This record gives sequence, C-alpha cells and structure tokens, in this order.
Amino acid sequence: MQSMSYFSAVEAAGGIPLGIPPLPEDSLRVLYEMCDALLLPGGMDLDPATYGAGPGPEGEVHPELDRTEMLLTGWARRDRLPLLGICRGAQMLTVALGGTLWRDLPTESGAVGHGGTEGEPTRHHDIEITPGSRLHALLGPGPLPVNSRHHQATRTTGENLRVSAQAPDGTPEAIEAAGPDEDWFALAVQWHPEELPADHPTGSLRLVEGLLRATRETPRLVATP
Ligand SMILES: [Mn+2]
Repeated sequence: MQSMSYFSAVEAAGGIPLGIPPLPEDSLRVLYEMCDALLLPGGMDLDPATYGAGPGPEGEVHPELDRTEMLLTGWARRDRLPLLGICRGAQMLTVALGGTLWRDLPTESGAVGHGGTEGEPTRHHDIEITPGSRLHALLGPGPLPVNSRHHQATRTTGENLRVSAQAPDGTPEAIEAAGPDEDWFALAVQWHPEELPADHPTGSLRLVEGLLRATRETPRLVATP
C-alpha cells in the first residue's frame, strides 16, 4: 500500500521489511507473529467512522486498511511489540488508543504551513522536542527541521500517550507511549523521515534504528502495512 521509501528506510537501518496487505484477522495474525516490530506508514486519511465521526474534510479513505492497522496496533500494544508510526501512522496510533484528530488543520485549528492539502507542495518547519521523551533520547534537543505534508494531526492524545514534539504553532508533531505504557516502544511522528536523507537530523535512520534496538530478536522483521 505504500511507496518503496518505507521499505528502504527499514533496510537501511538493518531490518527486513515485510509488506502486509489488508487481510482477514486469522491470516493477518500469522504474518504479525513473524514480525519483531511494526511500522505504520503514511498514506490516506483514516475513515472518520474509526473514531465514531461522520463525513467531513477527509479525502479518499480505505476502511479495510484502517481495520488491518487497528488490529496490528492493538496487538502490538498488548505484546509490547515495538511500533514506529509515520504521518498517517501517528493518526492511527492516536485513534487506536482513543484519542481524537484535527481533521483539517487550516480550517479547524488555524494551523497553516503543514501541507497535505490536495496539490499543495511539501512544507518545512521546525519542531520543539519534549525533554525527557523517547524522541529526545533518539534525536537530541530541538529545534530541529522537518518536512511536513499533513492536513490532519493529533488533537487529544488518547490513553497513555504524550506529545513529544510540536510545531511552533502548537500542532503535535510526535506522540509516544507514556504512563502505564512507558515500557512499550511506541513512537509516531507527523513528518516524513523516509523522504529525508536517512542521516538527516530528523531522517529515518535514528528513528528506525531506535525501533530495531527495541526488538528482542534478530533478524529483525518489520511489519509494514
Ligand atoms: Mn507539520
């Protein structure tokens, strides 16, 4: 369902990507059990029905993909399988844990300059990183530059999540497991590290290496729906 850049990011960090299509639950479980980590990639908006909302500013949606990723995320949380989310992946982690979304930043929160509207180019802005967060341990202190191509974002974090980076306008740019889920490596970023040079300060290498370090097994197979 995604571009090669996610697979390349996993491989560059020393993992083996395993593409996971939408499947019935039993089949999905077989593939999930082979994997040592989960990467939730970017993509289309979540179906608002996943969080009980009606039609709105979303573009194309894919309910079967939503269902697949929701199952994988729930299993990963229960099993403490390391998880890295990217863009849509941050929205999936938010919704899977009961949080809510800004469904369209420019019209709902007033935040502009994040891209993600049809035909709009990729934007760039800085992020501030929360001291003491998992993201801070991986990337160091901010401000750091990121690319930005999202018209949605986390609005409320949901159960046992905290914001670990935000844009100057206050938009959440990273979330991670916290509180009772602190022992779960679950981190999601709103930007696109897989489209930056791997060794860029906010590129994929440090993030995916962090994901792989949190796994128990080698070789490290990364489920990539
Ligand atoms: Mn942004």
